[in-house]
Formats: sequence, structure tokens, C-alpha cells
Amino acid sequence: MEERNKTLGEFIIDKQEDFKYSTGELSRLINSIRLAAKVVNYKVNQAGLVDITGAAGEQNIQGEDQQKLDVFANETFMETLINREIVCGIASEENDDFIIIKGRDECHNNKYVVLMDPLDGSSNIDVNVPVGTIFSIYRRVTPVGSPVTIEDFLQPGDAQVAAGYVIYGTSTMLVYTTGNGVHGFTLNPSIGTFYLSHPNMMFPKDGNIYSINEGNYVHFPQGVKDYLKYCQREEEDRPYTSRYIGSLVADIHRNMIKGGIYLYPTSSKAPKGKLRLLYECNPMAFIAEQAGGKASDGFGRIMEIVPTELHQRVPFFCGSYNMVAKAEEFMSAAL
Ligand code: P6P
Repeated sequence: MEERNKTLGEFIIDKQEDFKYSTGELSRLINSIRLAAKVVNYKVNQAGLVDITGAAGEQNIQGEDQQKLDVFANETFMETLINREIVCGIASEENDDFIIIKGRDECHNNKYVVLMDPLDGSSNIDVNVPVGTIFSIYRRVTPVGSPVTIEDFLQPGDAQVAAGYVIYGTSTMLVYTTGNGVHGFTLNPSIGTFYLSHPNMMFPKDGNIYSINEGNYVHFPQGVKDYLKYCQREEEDRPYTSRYIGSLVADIHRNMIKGGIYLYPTSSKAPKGKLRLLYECNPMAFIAEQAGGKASDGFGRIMEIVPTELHQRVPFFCGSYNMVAKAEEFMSAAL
């Protein structure tokens, strides 16, 4: 069968041998994410029609108003993962603490933990802008049979066994990696099947798009200000184009296809940056590096950072390899 016509299910089966030491659990885990993505996709597409947009009246640990779809997406992914006896723990942007999961046998024999942002960019829901789900998968590091601990979640990004995102946009795509390249699947909504539409996705080494909220300019580190002036100067292949959707998954997905860099540096409003290391930056960094791109905190690889807390934030520079490398040059020069 020609690669492009493969369904996600067929692709996972074909790639089963890529999952070293896996007894099929990781394949089942990716399949359960596929199912949850279809359910969330249906609700996201209904957002304008039923009373499911707008705030849910609650606030998450980030102090952000929880949109109803946030809550729905979180519950959908949680239930789908918990019901399939595959994971032993889940951490979510929407939950203050991680969730310990026992099997039906009341034991803790499953070996994977999942960290996720169930609906990133949810403030865009009411204005019909693409939103996304981001997920990161690790093997637990504490002994199988005991309840997971925070140690199982505070692993550096280099230890991820799989990561990916769902983008609910003009079409719905699931893009993921298990360390053997990045592959994109597009949902055919009429039959509810994801088809391999973007095999072996690669970040162009160079690009001419930069994505940043320039409203924070006065608060940026000097190195970022210098890099932005570099992007805007009439020289060589510049000025670059500024494109910022305000939805991480959408901005990075576009930049991976067209070439570009996404930056969320520190600012006075976000002294450590805004994006969360464990369930936004690390999974997107795994995707970026597997696609030949680069993901940095401005000085070093995101995936080398040893996490210290579940919801910690870091500065995030991600995209075309040469663009991120150039931004790092300006950051170092400004020290
Ligand atoms: P700002 C959405 O809230 C998000 O986490 C990312 O999806 C997005 O790139 C960023 O924050 C937007 O933040 O401060 O520019 O509105």
C-alpha cells in the first residue's frame, strides 16, 4: 500500500517494531489518543453551535479562566487514557497535581506516564482560531507495581518515548513522533479516520517567518530585541515576515511546513517565560528536533533541562535550525 493512503491505525501497526522493548502498549496508547482527538474534534467543531464555548466559571492552576472546551478536552483525554489500562499516571495543565492510575487489578503495573495540555490556545475558541492538544509520553522511572511519584513526571525531554499534537484547524491533524521522524495524519471527518498525509515532516533549515507577541517588546531581553531588529533589517533575505496566531500548535505547525521561528521569551509579565516545560515545550521540542529543527531556551536545548516542578515555565525558541541558532547568537552576544 502506498504510504500516503495508510490510516493511522495501519501506520502504527507497521511501525510497531520501532517501539523498542514495547509489548504493544505504546501503540495502544497512541491509538487511545487518536480516539480522544476525534471526540474533542467533534466538540471543537460544534463550539459555535452549542453552549460549550465561553468560560466554565472555574480557574486552572495557572489562574486562567477555564473554557468549557478546556474542561471537556481534559476529561475526554483523561477518561480515554484511564480506561485503557496503559498508563500509570497523567499530568495535565488543567490539574494542579498529577493523577495516579491503578489497573483494574488495583495494581500499578502499567509503565507509561502522559503529560498533556488538553486544549492549548483555548482563549482562541470563541474567535474561531485553531487550537491544539499537546501530549508527551515517558516510561515511568520508579518501580512498576508502586504508585507513580512526581519523579516519574520530572524527567528531561530527552527521555520522552513519544510526543505530538493535534491541531483543530481548517482540517484536523494528528502529528507525532516516537523518535523515528515526524508524521502527520489528517482526519477525514466524514468517516472519522486519520490518513497519513504528511510523512516524514521536516523543518526547512532556514525560513523567513518569525512568530512572537511584539506587544511585549519593551519587556524583552536585549538579545531578543537585537534579534527582532535583525529580522526586520533590509538586508540579504530580510526583512522576514511576522506571523503570530497566538496559538502555539498553529504557529509551530505553520513554521514547520513553511520554515520559521516561534519565540516566547521572558518578559516582565512572564519573568520565566509563559510556556510550560513539561507539556508544551518538551513535546514540541521533541517534534522539532526529530524534524531537523531546534528548540532552545535561548541558550541551550530545551530537552536537556532537568525539571524541578510540574507546571514550571521556560523561555521557548523553536523552529528552523539556522533561525533558532541565530537567535541564540544574539542572546549570548547580549549577555
Ligand atoms: P500571548 C496560549 O495561551 C499559549 O499558551 C500559546 O498557545 C500561545 O502561543 C501563547 O500562549 C500566546 O500567549 O501572551 O502572546 O497571548
